[in-house]
Amino acid sequence: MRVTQCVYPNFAFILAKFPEAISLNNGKALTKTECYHYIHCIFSNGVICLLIKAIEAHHDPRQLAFCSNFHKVIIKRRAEAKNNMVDFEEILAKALRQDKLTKEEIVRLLKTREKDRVNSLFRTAGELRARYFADKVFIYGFLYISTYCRNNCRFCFYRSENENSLRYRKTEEEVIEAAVGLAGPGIHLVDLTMGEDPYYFCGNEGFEMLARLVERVKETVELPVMVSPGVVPERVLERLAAAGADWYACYQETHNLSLFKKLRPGQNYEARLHTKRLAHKFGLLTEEGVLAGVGESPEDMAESIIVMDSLKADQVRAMNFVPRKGTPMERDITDDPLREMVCIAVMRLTLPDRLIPASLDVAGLSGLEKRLAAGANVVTSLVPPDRGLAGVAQSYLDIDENKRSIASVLSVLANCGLRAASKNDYTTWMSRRQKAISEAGC
Ligand code: SAM
Ligand code: MD0
Ligand code: SF4
Repeated sequence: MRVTQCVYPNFAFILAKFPEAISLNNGKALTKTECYHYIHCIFSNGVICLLIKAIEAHHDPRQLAFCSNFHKVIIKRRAEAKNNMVDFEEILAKALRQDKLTKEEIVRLLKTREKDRVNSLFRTAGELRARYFADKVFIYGFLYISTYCRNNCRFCFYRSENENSLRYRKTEEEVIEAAVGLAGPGIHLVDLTMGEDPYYFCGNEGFEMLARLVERVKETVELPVMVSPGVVPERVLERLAAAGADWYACYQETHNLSLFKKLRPGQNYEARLHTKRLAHKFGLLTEEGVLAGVGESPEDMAESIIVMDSLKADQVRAMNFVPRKGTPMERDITDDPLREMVCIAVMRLTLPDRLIPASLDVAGLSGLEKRLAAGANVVTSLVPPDRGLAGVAQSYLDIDENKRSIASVLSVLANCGLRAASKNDYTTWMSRRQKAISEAGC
């Protein structure tokens, strides 16, 4: 029997997948007709199954030899795929037992893209989230109090060299009013974020203004406060803690030193990392974060997760890089929309008891459900509308439409079978964590 109809349309793709097969044909590339005659591909579950029907009917010895060798390659590939599947399930089971994953295992998980496996990964992440947090999610308000910055991070819209960036510095009163507007029922924390604004970064006087602002926000809203001021001197960190800050957020973006230097030119990797260790010393909880899609490899991402662990970071995040106008990376393509979700899930498997944000700042409200489904347990970047306040990765998205609001978030949570935690749940979690950090002496 001769195969007359063989319907795989994209044979070039098959050839790309099977370079061995081509070389088995005495180094001679197959013609399209030969391919159609010999190969009928069916892709299922990411395992490539090949039916080489009717091959035996060919009497050309060269073709037969090729077919039989090709068949061996296929069998080998199938066996490998099967083993990989076993490994993958074993890694998930290991994570559920909370045995520490190796770097290779983390890399394996980070490479997951096949649909069924992604679903298993997310299911496992959801199970681990439920083990520590039940169906309760924390919700953070976000105030970008000044977008002036002395730094020139390549990815950031607010880098000093971006003349077309949105620049503002809110006054103390404006910040207080916005914080009051934000801090309604359902909000667990207010995050005060800024560029390294020379107005505040100008010696003691500037930092003192910042500390007083933190004090006033804390007194007024009576909620935990996170500060994200960039890298500040040790004494300033101590002062911010004394002023009532509960959290210090500062993201490395990557733990690959050469990539760091490219992303944050002129900045000191070690100093940035060390500030987070100091923050723990002063009783602040810390957040570490990475960017996804800035040229990092899965190995780099795995390394970042390992560093997050070694830092004992209390909150850990990954955000897809959003190309911003007027920056050197404005045309860098972010081609893998699953990357952030997979990172969130893998962080949950590796650091199951930590807080992991689903930020509204990357894909807005419509991206929230996916991030929660991947195992996040904090919704961040709620921004009050009509106050001229910006987001970071997305300056305007969903803000004046009032979609970065508590009502919108609560309705998404309900769709996901989740709910907002109580204020008490959050402060209890924080106290427990602060106690553990101070006992660990780090
Ligand atoms: N200036 C302070 C600093 O850099 O630490 C505080 C601002 S911090 C909250 C800004 C963070 O937002 C960066 O560390 C980065 O992780 C994220 N970010 C900035 N621009 C982004 C972009 N274009 N896409 C995704 N994330 C971005
Ligand atoms: C967010 N836009 O939560 C904020 C920001 C800074 N601590 C956080 C990146 O997504
Ligand atoms: Fe400045 Fe922070 Fe933007 Fe870097 S990421 S340019 S430090 S605001």
